[in-house]
Amino acid sequence: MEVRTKFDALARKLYGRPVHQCTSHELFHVLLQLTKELTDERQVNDGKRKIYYISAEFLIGKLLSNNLINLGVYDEIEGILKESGKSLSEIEEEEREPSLGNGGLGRLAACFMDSIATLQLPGAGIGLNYHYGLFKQVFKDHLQQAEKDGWINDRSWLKKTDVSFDIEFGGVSVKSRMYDIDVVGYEKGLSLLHLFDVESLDESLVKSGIDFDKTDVEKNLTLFLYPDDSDEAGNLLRIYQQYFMVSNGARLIIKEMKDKGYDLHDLNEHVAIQINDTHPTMVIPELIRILTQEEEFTMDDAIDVVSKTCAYTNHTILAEALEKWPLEYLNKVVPVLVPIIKELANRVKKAHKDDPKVWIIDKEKRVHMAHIDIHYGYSVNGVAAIHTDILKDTELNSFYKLYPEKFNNKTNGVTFRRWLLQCNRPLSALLDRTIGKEYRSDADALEKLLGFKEDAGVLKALEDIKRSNKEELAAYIKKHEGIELNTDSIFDIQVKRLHEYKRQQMNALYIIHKYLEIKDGKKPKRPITCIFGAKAAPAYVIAKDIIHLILVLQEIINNDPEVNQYLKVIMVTNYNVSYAEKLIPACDISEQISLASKEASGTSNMKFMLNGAVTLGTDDGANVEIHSLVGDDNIYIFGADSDTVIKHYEAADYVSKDIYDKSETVKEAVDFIISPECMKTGHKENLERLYKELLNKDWFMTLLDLEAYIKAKDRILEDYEDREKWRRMMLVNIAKAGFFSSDRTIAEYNRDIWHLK
Ligand code: 26Q
Repeated sequence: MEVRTKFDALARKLYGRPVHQCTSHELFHVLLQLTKELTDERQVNDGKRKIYYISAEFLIGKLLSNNLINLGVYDEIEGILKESGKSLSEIEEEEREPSLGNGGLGRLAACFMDSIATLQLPGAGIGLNYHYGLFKQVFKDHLQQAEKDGWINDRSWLKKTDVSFDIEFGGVSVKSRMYDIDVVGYEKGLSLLHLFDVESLDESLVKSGIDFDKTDVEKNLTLFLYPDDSDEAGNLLRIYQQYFMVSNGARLIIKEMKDKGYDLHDLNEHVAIQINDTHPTMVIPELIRILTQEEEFTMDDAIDVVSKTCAYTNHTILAEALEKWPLEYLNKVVPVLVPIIKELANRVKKAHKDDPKVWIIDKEKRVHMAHIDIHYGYSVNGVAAIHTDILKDTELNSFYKLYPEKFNNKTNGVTFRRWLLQCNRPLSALLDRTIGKEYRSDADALEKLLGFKEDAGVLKALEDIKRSNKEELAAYIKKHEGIELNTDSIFDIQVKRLHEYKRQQMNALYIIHKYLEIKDGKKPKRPITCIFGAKAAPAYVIAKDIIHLILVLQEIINNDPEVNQYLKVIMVTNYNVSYAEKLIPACDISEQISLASKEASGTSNMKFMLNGAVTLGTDDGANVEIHSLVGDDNIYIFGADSDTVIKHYEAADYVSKDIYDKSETVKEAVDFIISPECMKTGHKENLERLYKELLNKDWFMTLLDLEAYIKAKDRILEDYEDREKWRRMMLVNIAKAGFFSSDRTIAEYNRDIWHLK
């Protein structure tokens, strides 16, 4: 049956009316059904060897448009809706975004699922079905507040399966239920994302905000996703969640092995397990436990086969973010795993008596989860070239010396289906017309665009698209935030989790510097719009103070008639995947300003580049690779390099106060935080705390790079006026973005780690 006929038939079946008489609310339901039916025509590839990507987060975003594109029916549906006087974007507003991730790591897992499906690799995702996901951010009195963000209703993509396991914790047992979400590959391919839930969950435990009764795990286990938050890292519930996820995962894997008639001794021939950061690490002892206790394996055999099955990806070099669980916590939550973990730890200790750095259990009886992965997995990878080098040379150097062959790099990537075809249809249409459609499934073909570097028509079209994307964003922001933006201004955007190492505070100090200059009569040639989007973990005090400062600056600057025609500041509310899809295509300057050595990779840097923004960044994470691809002329790199930064940490010789005392520019900007203007609008407590932090600690060396940042930013603003040059920079950035397709990343994982086909 034709898509048009199916669409209409479904509308009549569900609502007794043809498409043009249905409301947007009804049409979302109809399209959800239609998509599910079209998806059912595809088959999951169940090859002889399968990858299970286990991750505590899958930040999948809304799925309707994405699935329509990947099914190849988007244009047709859009056309039918247009004839009926409806728009797909209105219908999209009916869909709720599942916030099943914090940020980069979770979004990466979602991009990887898209690529696994598209490349038709046998593979599935395993994770948790959080009912409220991450919190919803609102601003009150210039402060972040957290609210619950339910996304599950009778119109979600979840499919209930009949898979269920009994999961035993110390003292409690719960019944699990597996739900599936279809992951539709581009043009072909289908994979499944398995999300486990507890049958006995009680949503009514959640009262106001995001507080809930923490006593009964069987009632609260999958209510919330834990925020990326070093302060609360010891929370027991997080360990319950992790064990629940991996125990279900292990049982599912074993069940599938048995269903296919495979011998469990051949586990590593049929299965690869990718452990996404240390959150799923307990899958290693859990598999060993099941094999030895339920399948009559000897300990040696179980350890051997599991170690050949599991591979680990590291996403961070911040020591405080590496998970270390007190043994007593594990004893309480998963007493059955403790003897296995001790056995694994003893073997390591025996083999490396004089090297406590590589021990699994340290002297304080904390279990280093990453150490389990490295000793008892067959691959360890970082997520960008510089990140992997730092792991090998410093952070994990003792392990690298032991197992050089395990270490490898897999530079992150993003799916071009969502981050180009879906979010920037005008640009993908221009590319189709200019270089053909090949780039859609072979990202390297984007390089053909370089042949149009001197083509005035193409360059002009790029500029026009950017302009209309800015207009669309401005309209959206006007509607949702009530703030008017000038689309003739430069859109300078920093969107990512709020963390000191990402240095949103440095961007804020630049804004103060500009504000003071304008007040002083030095007006910029063109107005600048500084846009932020960021959630702070609720327990991360300084991160919330930085949000406070930005909101205070927003209030002061946007309401000052002397300044607001030249400078505007806006922090959008509840930054999430859907917001990113609107912000990224409208961006001129992509802010990637982490302290060198601290951002493992970053992935928004790739999305911005792909959409024709120019990077202003430090030599950190994947910026380094962007830099070498586009060359010095098409990127703005500033600040201390990673070697310098690492040396400062080693020598403990960084004193921010010295920089403050020496530089009038730095001093003026920092002092403004506690100026009467700020104090009048904001809160003394938050502003003073942030001021003192910068002056006395500044652990992520904001002041070290501030002057270089101001210079680089003023240079990029100046260059923006050379429109010819800027258009060419846009073109080169788009043309060189092919390397950052997650199809390339996944092909590399497959080639070097998974060996699936
Ligand atoms: C740990 C313990 C307790 C509670 C929460 C956590 C936790 C949760 C989430 C720790 C870390 C995360 C997320 C980390 C993350 O998103 N890392 C980012 O991964 C991206 C994909 O590789 C990289 O591009 C980013 O550079 C990296 O910061």
